[in-house]
Amino acid sequence: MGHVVAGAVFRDGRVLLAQRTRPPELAGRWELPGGKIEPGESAEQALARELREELGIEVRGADRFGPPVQLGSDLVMCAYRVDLVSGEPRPLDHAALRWVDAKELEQMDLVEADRAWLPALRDMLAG
Ligand code: DCP
Repeated sequence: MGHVVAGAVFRDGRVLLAQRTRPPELAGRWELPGGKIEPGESAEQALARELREELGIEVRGADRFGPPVQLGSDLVMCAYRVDLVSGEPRPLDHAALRWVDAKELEQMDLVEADRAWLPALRDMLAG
């Protein structure tokens, strides 16, 4: 079973979403940025690597929230709150980035799997 990590970066009452470019069925839809854990990596290390590669930022921590999500038969994905240490996010691997508040989150066309985290994200944006 492979593991995918997805990172939620919060700032000023907003969470950072990224718009996918691939595969075609997910292109244009929004997600929490992340990717597959590589052999020997912890979730925190994978999040730091993926967000460095995809957004050009340094993050630390991995505070898991919401339910794990099964992706097909051989991948499971978990969401983590991470702390932004340095850098300003840039869409190095996505079509666009957007910081959304609780109200805007409801309007976003999220990839299906990430919708499982909406209740938890709402709570974190409200609190
Ligand atoms: N995924 C998702 N929601 C996210 C992040 C990922 O549903 N917030 C899904 C999409 C893919 C799988 O997880 O089915 C792996 O995601 P990526 O393609 O983004 O991961 P990698 O970058 O590691 O994979 P690759 O290098 O193969 O592109």
